[in-house]
Amino acid sequence: MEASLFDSDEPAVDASFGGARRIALDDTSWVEVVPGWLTGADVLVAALVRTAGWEQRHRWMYGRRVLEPRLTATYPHIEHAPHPLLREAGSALSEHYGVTYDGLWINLYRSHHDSTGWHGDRTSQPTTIVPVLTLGAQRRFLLRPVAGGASTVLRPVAGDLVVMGGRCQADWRHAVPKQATPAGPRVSVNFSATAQR
Ligand SMILES: O=C(O)CCC(=O)C(=O)O
Repeated sequence: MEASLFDSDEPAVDASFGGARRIALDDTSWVEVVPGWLTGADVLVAALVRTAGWEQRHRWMYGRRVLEPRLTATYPHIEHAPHPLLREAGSALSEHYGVTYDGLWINLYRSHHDSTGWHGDRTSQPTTIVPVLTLGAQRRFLLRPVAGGASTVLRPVAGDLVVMGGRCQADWRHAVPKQATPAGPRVSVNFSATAQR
């Protein structure tokens, strides 16, 4: 049978951001979820696991140098991203959110033992828009207010976009915790903007 253009498994993003759902965390912070923003996530995750420039980073904790429980690949210039779809995704995000996403970093959580602890991304601006694309296994993505209070729990699956906005990096912390339930690899693609750094 003749192959149709529409049967392609090539990854693509939904530039209309249809299905976006915004949650007000408080009066000045929000998080938006766009389920299934990317199609063809399996093809993209396989390519990234194979070709990204993964590094093992360290962190100082209580005076001890410890390995970060995940791998990271950083691309300060999005034109050097390891897959062309990531440049297309950056352009779609820039157009939609009015922020020029000109870099990215990619995290690989090899299993349910890998994680990232509570943190806010370091930014130069009090309000920011920080998009995170999930590929691979489903993990919990938690947000909690710096001032204390209940956590908001998201469970993004492959292809889902989570966007933190407003004062989220200043007034809230986010984390991807370890879990007891076995999980395969998860990759997150985090888009960055020089104007926000
Ligand atoms: O992996 C994620 O979903 C979030 C990653 C993150 O917060 C970070 O790398 O700063």
